[in-house]
Amino acid sequence: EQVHGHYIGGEWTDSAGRGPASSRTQSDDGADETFESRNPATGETLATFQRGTEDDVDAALEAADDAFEEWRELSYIDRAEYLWDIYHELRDRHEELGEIVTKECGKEISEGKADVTEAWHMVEWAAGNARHPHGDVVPSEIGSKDAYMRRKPRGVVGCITPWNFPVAIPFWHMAIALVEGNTVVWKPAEQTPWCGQIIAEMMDDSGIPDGVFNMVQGYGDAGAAITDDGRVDTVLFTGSAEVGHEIAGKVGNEPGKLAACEMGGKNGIVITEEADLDIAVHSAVMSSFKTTGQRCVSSERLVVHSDVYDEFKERFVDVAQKIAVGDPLEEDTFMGPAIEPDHVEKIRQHNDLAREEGAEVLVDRFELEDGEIPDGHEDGNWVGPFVYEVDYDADDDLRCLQEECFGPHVALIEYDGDIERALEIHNDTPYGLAGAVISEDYRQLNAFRDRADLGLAYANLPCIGAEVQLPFGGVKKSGNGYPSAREAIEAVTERTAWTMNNSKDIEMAQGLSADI
Ligand code: UN1
Repeated sequence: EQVHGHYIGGEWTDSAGRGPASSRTQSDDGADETFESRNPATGETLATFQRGTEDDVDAALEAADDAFEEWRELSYIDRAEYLWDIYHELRDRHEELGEIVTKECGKEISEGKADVTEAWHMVEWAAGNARHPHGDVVPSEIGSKDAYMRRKPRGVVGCITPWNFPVAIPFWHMAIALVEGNTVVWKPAEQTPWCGQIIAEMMDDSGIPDGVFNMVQGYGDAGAAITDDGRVDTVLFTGSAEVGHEIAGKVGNEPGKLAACEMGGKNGIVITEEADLDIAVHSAVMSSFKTTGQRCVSSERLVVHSDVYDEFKERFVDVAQKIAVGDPLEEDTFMGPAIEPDHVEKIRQHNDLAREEGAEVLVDRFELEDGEIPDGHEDGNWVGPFVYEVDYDADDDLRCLQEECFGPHVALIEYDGDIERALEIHNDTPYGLAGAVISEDYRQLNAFRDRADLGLAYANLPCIGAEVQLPFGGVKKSGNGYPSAREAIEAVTERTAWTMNNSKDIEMAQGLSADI
């Protein structure tokens, strides 16, 4: 059986420091030396991978460091050529890759394909951006001076990406880092190494110079070896708040190093007394249950005005009871499985916590009924919607309203009063990633736009499905910076303020005397 390795310095390599592949099972510290990609809907093994060591990361960083000087010398447009190749490949293989995404991470098939679409959108954005202006002409106080802001690449960019968008998010980070002239060391999520392998194959096929792109498979120890290394100039991270805060704390304290991290949320939708309830129910269902609630932008709180509460609740509960959970490769499935057994356990704990904190449970499909699980899928990581209602009182500090579950787990909270009251409840979480307001009153919409603590705010829409040309990131504990698109340029470039004198005299700004 083939055990896939890493892609370092333009070569497919075996894990370093562990002897020949045939003799490997467990390392001295007890960690498995290989790991498997599993289909979350069936439990079957899809492929086997080597678990990266510190030595592998070291080799990858060295390759990236060595490749930087030549790569930065190419023009933006020449660098983008390699990415156009990948853009065409992603498009040509849309169906096939979408199915692989679905098999490896369990998202239903339209989501698997949308992941690939989002990837080529980001590649298109980054490669197209190569022909856009990349700096500013800045006015000077002195007529004989020219002033500019010029960008240059920072060097080696370490990318750590999550399993839930195993093709799109790697390109959020890498496409822009590469076009700007950085080299990359990437660790895919340990749950989706197969997508990692395919992306590395595409990079290899594009003919990108050796060492410009490197991939090390593995777990958090390999990720930490990347983020902690002094050769890494920028870390781009998308994933859990726990890991993101650790990275932001560590990297943020190192002078000269930058981290842009996008983490989770406890995202909410405000449904006011002026809401169109068709849009409200539709948006809430999409936001809470699409991707089985496993987007960082998925919604786990619905803040609903008392005038429409009962009707909304009845309609939302009705859909949650019926929503199709099942084989993600089937087109009429709405929700696939959770990513892994440990995550099913974590969702169970969040559901239990809500109960312990006095929630009234409205829908509990955590354990699916007999007959709901499709044949041949008995070993899948199945979970269904869990919907509850709670009385909101800021003093109670209910953990179930504060802590992200990352599953199909959603609270209904009734409020009385105006949009200010709704915003007070909406903003009462440590996070601030995505949210939506449903209302036909533009004053309420504008109040939400201006006052919701959010990076991504939607009106009369679900709070998922952002387009790649928008900034993607959050406030409060949801992030420090934007690891994608236009804003990521800030994290992967340095700015030089370039001032030129066009006269034979020296004249200083601020009226400073130039007499000597
Ligand atoms: C994530 O939730 O982890 O906005 C990323 C969206 C997608 C990206 C989600 N474009 O839903």
